[in-house]
Amino acid sequence: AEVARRLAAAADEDELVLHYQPLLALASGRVHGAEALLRWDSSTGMVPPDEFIPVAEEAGLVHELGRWALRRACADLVALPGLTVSVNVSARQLHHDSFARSVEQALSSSGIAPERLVIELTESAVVEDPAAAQAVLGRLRRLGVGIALDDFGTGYSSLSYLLHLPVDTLKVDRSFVADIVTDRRTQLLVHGITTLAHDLGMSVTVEGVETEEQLEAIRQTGCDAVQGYLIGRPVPLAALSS
Ligand code: G
Ligand code: G
Ligand code: MN
Ligand code: NA
Repeated sequence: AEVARRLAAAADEDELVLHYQPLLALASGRVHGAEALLRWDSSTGMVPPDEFIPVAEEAGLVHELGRWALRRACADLVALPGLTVSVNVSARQLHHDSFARSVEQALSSSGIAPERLVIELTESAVVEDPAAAQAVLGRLRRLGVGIALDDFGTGYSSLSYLLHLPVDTLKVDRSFVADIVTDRRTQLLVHGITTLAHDLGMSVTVEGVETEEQLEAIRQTGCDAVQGYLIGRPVPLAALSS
């Protein structure tokens, strides 16, 4: 409860920050976008999202934090010409009445093109209520906003979501990268996911690339983009745009 109270004040007191991690397009060799990752720069130190998002959800504060993150990310895009920005959204956020409106407001107040914003969600956000998720995502898609499925390939994946949801990008979970260099089957699996995604008109980003050897193995899968410490760690906006 104490944490929830401090968290409620955090947005007002400028204690929330977005860090950005670059996304590298393999065909061009250029950074084409960035994932926004929320941090709480509290009086007791930097708190990672895994620790405070669940608290914010319990306390019903996650919608306000989410609105803040969407507005901040869209405003920050002005300093990142030509790039897209991906914003993470939890199941609770996606299914809240105000969600689509929050996205619309963040777009209109910043004036950025909707195509430059990507909403990143996990399959678990969809599982709860696929029909409701489909409705919200359809509305965002009609605006031109991109939709990425995060942590793809883990958890209770159902391939039928790929048929029914307007997904633009699959983000292959970093657990696949860990042994892609030593396990040929892992590389074949990512290759297969990529072929399937491309046939369905989606692009593929592989997350968690930490070594040159992994990058080489990933290149051979035919995927479109990579993200990970090798390319760049999450950093403040000023460090990304410089
Ligand atoms: O940046 P880090 O690796 O600590 O992120 C941990 C988790 O927190 C990731 O799964 C990420 O998707 C999630 N996360 C980061 N920023 C946000 C955010 O703004 N909103 C939500 N709901 N989750 C976020
Ligand atoms: O679940 P999601 O993909 O949103 O999680 C993003 C988180 O993954 C970020 O908090 C980031 O810190 C972390 N991350 C990003 N790149 C790497 C990487 O190369 N290795 C590891 N171990 N974690 C990473
Ligand atoms: Mn993510
Ligand atoms: Na992920």
